Amino acid sequence: MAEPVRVLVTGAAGQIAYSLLYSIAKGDVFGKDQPIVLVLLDIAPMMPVLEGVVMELQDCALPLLREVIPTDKGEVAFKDLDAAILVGSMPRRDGMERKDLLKANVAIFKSQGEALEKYAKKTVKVLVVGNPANTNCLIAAKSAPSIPKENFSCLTRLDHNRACSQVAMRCGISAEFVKNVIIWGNHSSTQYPDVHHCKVNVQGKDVVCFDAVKDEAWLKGDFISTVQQRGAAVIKARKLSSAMSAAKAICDHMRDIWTGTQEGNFISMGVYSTGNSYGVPEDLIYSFPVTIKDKTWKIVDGLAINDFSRAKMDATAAELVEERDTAVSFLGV
Ligand code: NAX
Repeated sequence: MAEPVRVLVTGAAGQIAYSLLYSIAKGDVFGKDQPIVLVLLDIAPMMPVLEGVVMELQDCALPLLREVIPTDKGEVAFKDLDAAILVGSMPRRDGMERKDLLKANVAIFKSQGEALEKYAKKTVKVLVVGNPANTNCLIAAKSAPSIPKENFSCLTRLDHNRACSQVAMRCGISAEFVKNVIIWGNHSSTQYPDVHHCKVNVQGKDVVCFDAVKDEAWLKGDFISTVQQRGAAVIKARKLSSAMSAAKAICDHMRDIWTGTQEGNFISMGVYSTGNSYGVPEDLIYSFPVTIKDKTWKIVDGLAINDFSRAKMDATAAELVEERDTAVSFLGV
């Protein structure tokens, strides 16, 4: 059997982690034959809760799970990692402004980037989930200069899955028959869910999404706002933010990094923009359509962009530029 992969989950005592850890530990992400060492980081006051999570993982009696290491210490958490899933972050409190939240969280991701730089393998794949995910990811990448920026990505797969599901429900089919939706930009309400290149498999044949759905007004209106506002709708209903669906999306994202995307399919993830793709400014983590092979992503080139899409892609880029500039001014990175 292969050597174990060493995987860190931060925010390990939180609600997303509670849905996520079982899937990772039973082999849904790194493979059914791949042993795992799970490292679980949370803050000191959460250590008693984390102990309970560790007990439950032990009680699952999972064959692939070689060791579980709970900790509140960076030097333990980030050591020799193959993969890091950074979920933990400061939640928004009553009366807290967006700016204050950004300030608190980019400080966390700066120090976690520095810990990756110091302790992790240079090949580590880092997935940032904690919000604001794109900007946190950028700050972590900037704080770990010896790890390639391509190794960092942020989660927009939940938005991607939401978009697939909305189209599938509209067509009365299973979500597996919807492919190549795109989430452009920020994991926020300015994100642009785009179906211009999406294909729907109807009775064995790929059909352009607009022809399958037959409702352009919906696709250019309520579909977009439903996906953009879905996180808020879940909070309103559950009084808690998305956890089960977020955990599933994290698994999809990291599994695709590990094992690649299927031929002819692309998925969305927030990756480093060099300024050479789709007119998106450089030095942002922006969600693009990507394919993945040999653990390396590649932005899908050459998709036609109409004026409708261009305006939405630019608006979400502008928000990311502003977020980055605010974060950089706080941190001086
Ligand atoms: P919870 O509040 O349930 O859990 C967060 C955990 O992180 C807590 O246990 C907390 O103690 C821990 N934590 C705080 N600071 C930490 C630090 N410096 N180091 C390690 N752990 C730390 O939140 P949960 O619902 O699990 O959500 C976690 C994050 O995911 C939030 O920022 C949330 O906004 C974000 N989300 C991002 C999504 C995405 O698609 N990118 C979707 C789901 C989710 O909303």
